[in-house]
Amino acid sequence: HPFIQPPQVEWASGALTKGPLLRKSTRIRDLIGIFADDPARQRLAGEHVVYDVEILATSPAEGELYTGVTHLYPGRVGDEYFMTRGHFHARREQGEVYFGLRGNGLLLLQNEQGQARLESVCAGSIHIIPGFTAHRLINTGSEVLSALAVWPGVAGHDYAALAKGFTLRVFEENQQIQVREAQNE
Ligand code: PAN
Ligand code: ZN
Repeated sequence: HPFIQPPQVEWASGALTKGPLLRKSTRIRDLIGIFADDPARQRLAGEHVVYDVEILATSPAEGELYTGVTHLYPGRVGDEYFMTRGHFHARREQGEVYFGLRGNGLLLLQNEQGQARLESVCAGSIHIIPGFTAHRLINTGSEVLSALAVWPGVAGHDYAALAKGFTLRVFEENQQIQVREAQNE
């Protein structure tokens, strides 16, 4: 019988295979204004990749879901851990689910009132991101942090709404994870 071979995720690495994939790399030079210490960012190699995203190329129609994997590499800009840009969904009411696959980090969640919380991300962790909630991954470990995500095709991304940024930042200080209130930027 000609069974359909669906796409696959290799759980241990997050590698997506057998599907039509879209890939995007985000580099140090793309992350202007994201980290607290921009001069420290400018001292790093601009072409250095901070995170890769792979998305199964599926339909963006109302009711359909996207599946993607983010690989966030270990590193810091100054003392601040590598992180994704972070966003609200353009359609604010649309939620998302993240599943930790490997590595160790944090998921920063923030509502429209600016109230933030942090969830630990590790292999097997499940993160329910409600609507109206901005989200950002932070790699606090020394390995790659990989997470699988499923979100509505109609959700879209709104990066500009976070122009003032998240209200929490995460740094390494004396080999410890330090959470600080962001300065009014
Ligand atoms: C994820 C993110 C991915 C990259 O697929 O888009 O982790 O983060 P930024 O989009 O903030 O650069 C997702 O949340 N999609 O909705
Ligand atoms: Zn999202």
